[in-house]
Amino acid sequence: MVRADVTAFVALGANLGEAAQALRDALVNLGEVPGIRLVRASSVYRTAPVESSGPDYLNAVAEISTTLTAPDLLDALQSIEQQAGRERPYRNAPRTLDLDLLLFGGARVDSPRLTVPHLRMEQRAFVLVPLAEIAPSLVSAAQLAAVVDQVIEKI
Ligand code: A4P
Ligand code: MG
Repeated sequence: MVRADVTAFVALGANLGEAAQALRDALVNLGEVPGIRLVRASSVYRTAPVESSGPDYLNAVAEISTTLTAPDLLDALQSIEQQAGRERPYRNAPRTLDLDLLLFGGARVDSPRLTVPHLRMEQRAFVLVPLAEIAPSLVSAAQLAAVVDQVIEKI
């Protein structure tokens, strides 16, 4: 049976090494995974670390169309992070590349290794602002107003 395409949104973040290049490479790598088509990507934003340390982050959000299941998509995201040299010394540590699954169609997932919609996306300008750029109907003015104090700049 052929699986139907699902529209999903992926958050990209990096604040170590060549962060801009890491985001560009990640978009290319995403589009090359069998079963994933890159539909569009937001601008890149420079953002102050939220509950994290180190240099400013670069963040973006990508819309993909995929025939993968949500767990298989998470595997693909984690393998792209590994290729980018991701290390995990501690939670919220600075990172060469972080790929988080924000939304997977209208699905709700609550398993030990995957929660969708992403639990913290509503608290974060670095997710909401790029998501609103490419999918304005998914983000409300009230959600954006709630994160207006967070420093974020389109580059
Ligand atoms: N996991 C569960 N649900 C998901 C999901 N929807 N997408 C699990 C991706 N992973 C999900 O993630 C830890 C575990 O979460 C994974 O093993 C997966 O099974 P991780 O990437 O290893 O660790 P992390 O990134 O430190 O944790 P997480 O939860 O991604 O952190 P956050 O809350 O996303 O915060 N400030 C700025 N300005 N920009 C940033 O990009 N990022 C963070 C990370 C903090 N501050 C930031 C930024
Ligand atoms: Mg992550």
